[in-house]
Amino acid sequence: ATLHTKCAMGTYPRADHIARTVAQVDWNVQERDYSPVDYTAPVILKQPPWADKMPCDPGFKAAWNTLDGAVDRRSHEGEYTILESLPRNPHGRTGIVGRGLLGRFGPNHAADPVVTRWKRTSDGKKILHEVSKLPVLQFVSILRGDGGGWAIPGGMVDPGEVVSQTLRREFMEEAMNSNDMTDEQKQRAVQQITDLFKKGVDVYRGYVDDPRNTDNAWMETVAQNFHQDEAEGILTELELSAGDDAAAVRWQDVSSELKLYASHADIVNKTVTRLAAHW
Ligand code: RP5
Ligand code: MG
Ligand code: MG
Repeated sequence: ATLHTKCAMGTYPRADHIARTVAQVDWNVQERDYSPVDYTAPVILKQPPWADKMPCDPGFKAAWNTLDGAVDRRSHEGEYTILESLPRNPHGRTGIVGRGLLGRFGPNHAADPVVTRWKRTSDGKKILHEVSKLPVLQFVSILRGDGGGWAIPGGMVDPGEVVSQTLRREFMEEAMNSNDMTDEQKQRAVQQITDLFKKGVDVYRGYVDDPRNTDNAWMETVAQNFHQDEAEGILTELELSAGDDAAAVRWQDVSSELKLYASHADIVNKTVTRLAAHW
């Protein structure tokens, strides 16, 4: 997919301005009258603990392209360039400078759990697509509470968290509503999915074409597939319940018609390839 298709889609103010000015996304192509909008969202201006300070703040310090204390400022895409003392988006101009809605300058690390099972008849037979004759895959999809549409239940890697923890935590928060569980219920939920989440397989590590990306801040993710191949298992009866920043959750049949958030359809497609499922 061509990148930055999403960030011109109105998430930020004056998006038409972005569309007009970013004639050339490629940094190597001279863009004489490039006049990006400088935008930092109000939630970031409030200086939450998960966000970098403002660059003009005397307390602002960052070690780029390295593990900066508990903040991982390395990019999966290699060394990013520093432009006017701030990281430069490795995939080109977006028409926005500043951080927009993102907390960190440079890469903002996320994790995306692609939890899948085969679509089956009530007596457990895999359902083949009538045209491709390939088995139809289902994945757990959430409806984003920010209006971003249906998505993988992904989330940000908290400082000091390892990605495998993020994958399970975000799935439990967004697809099982673990935030509303008692400690005992949460323990039981962890037990339920622990075996499945031990078998994660990488499907993608890198840049995400997220509507929040700017010239100085962007999303990156580690997407792993957690697949139940058998008819019987935890995912046959798992009770799904939307929570945290997810407004709804469902088992979603997978096909190329899927319209998903950011570059999630590409990530689901990589999972389909891995499992030789219908697309
Ligand atoms: C996307 O944003 C990632 O792929 C991940 O799914 C998501 C993380 O951000 P939030 O869901 O926390 O907004 O770029
Ligand atoms: Mg999320
Ligand atoms: Mg979340």
